[in-house]
Amino acid sequence: MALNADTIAALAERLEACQLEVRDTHKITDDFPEMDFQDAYAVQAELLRRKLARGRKLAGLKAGLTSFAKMKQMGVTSPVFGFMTDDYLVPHGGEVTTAELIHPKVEPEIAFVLKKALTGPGCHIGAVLEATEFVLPGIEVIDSRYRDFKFDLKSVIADNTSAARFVVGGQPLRPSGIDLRTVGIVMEKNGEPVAFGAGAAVVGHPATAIAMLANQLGARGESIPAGTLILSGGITEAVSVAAGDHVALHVQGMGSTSLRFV
Ligand code: OOG
Ligand code: MG
Repeated sequence: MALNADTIAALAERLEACQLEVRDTHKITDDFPEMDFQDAYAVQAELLRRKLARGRKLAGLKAGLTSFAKMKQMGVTSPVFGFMTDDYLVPHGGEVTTAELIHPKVEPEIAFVLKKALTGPGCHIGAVLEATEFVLPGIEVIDSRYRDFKFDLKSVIADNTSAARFVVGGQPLRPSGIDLRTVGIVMEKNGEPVAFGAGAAVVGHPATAIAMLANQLGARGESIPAGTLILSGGITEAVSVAAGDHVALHVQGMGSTSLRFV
């Protein structure tokens, strides 16, 4: 680690203030170019600690930048991991208040819900599928706290991987009967298809993204508990949204979920 505890706390406070006050900031590596990945995850952990101290509950985990489309869109080269708290959860078909967000975008994702804990290192697709109760459609709303969504990997990790809101719904499916690589998705904005893809866009197989998360937590001596909901990462580039937009995600064999921006 290159940063001390006071700096990490101050960075978490700065990023959270941006989120709560709906304003952007320059990326934190501009101020602390020496920071490393451990520092970045320490800022994220401090953000979570602050939210839990205010009574928020952990609602799920997420992998991000797991597809080449997303990596290319954001100009980075490897996945990142973050968390969602209960206040990020939008009910199936529910509303997102756009005035609470800086510059929201939506991403089509496949959500996993675990029936067993997952522990790395050494976690692989097989272990993930065996530990998964079901998969279902999920739309993630991301809202980078950085100006114009411009960041590097360390900055976006510290900013909890732009997490802001999410909805899951549709028809949960056991992962055993389906090939998640060839599962097709269509995301519509205001009834127009705006993004198409298949599960394989996410590191070859969405379960691999979950295994990567288990392995990264395993390196810190943590595991993913049974019952955890995990978003496996955007299958396509993220799509900008504004008040008045309705977004629906259809996933082959898993029905649909949707939300509305007001
Ligand atoms: C970072 C978060 C990316 C995903 O699914 O790829 C992400 C960002 O693009 O702002 O959640
Ligand atoms: Mg995402």
